[in-house]
Amino acid sequence: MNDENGARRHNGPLGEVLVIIPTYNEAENLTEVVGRLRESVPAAHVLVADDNSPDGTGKLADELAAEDGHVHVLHRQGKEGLGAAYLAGFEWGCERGYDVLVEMDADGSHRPEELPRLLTALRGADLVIGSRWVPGGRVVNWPRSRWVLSRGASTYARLLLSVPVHDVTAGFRAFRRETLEGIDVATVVSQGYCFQIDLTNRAVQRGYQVVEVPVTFADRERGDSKMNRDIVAEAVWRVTAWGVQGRVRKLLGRRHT
Ligand SMILES: Nc1nc2c(ncn2[C@@H]2O[C@H](COP(=O)(O)OP(=O)(O)O)[C@@H](O)[C@H]2O)c(=O)[nH]1
Ligand SMILES: [Mg+2]
Repeated sequence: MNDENGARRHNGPLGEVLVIIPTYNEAENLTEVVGRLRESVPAAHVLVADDNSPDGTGKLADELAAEDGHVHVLHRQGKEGLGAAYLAGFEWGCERGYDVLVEMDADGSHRPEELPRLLTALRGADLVIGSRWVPGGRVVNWPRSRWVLSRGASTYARLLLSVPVHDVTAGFRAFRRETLEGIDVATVVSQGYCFQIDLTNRAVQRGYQVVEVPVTFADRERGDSKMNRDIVAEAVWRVTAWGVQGRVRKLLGRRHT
């Protein structure tokens, strides 16, 4: 079914699922998260997209892949950010014909046990976001500063971009392949967490059905966060630029009518 924007509304079976896990220094977490994922959704395949982590995460991923035909590894040359790792993972999965591409962190913040609920919701949607900021969603053990940053980023993006999504930066998501193709994902240049805002915005603007499912997000227990000032700055300037562009376009459009 096509709506007025040309986006397809889906309903029905999902097909083959690929869960992409970007990693940078996650050797302490990877084995557990992959094990839990394999138990939770046994039919799904897993792609670890590692940026040549100095702590040997890539080698560990190779060992997991050698033991389990559902686990695959994409070795990248160096740290290029979350966005680039996901883009490479999407390309890998789309080329191989996976029907559903899932984003999930390696540090346990996204609970693999909640993935079945996301996939069920995707039967009637084009993109499902595991949301901290809808009723039933929760955040556990997060420092106050991160809480403020995340809520602030979502509110700012909602207001500037008019995107009716409560958790715009969420990194636990399931896309139908057609959605990624329809939003021209290969042209995305956002590198850090802004990548998630970019994808949400594109999906909403192009008329795809975006559904938020409440999840519990717990702070990592092991390893270090890769969040830094540059990542926040990138999100602020890009969202501001998109917001201004959108308003100017609307204004010009109105003048012509
Ligand atoms: N491949 C790759 N993965 C990354 C990069 N930056 C972060 N990640 C991974 O992305 C996920 C989320 O990052 P994390 O540091 O937990 O961010 P936080 O939860 O927002 O503090 C984790 O699995 C990280 O290992 C990167 O530059 N390259
Ligand atoms: Mg994390």
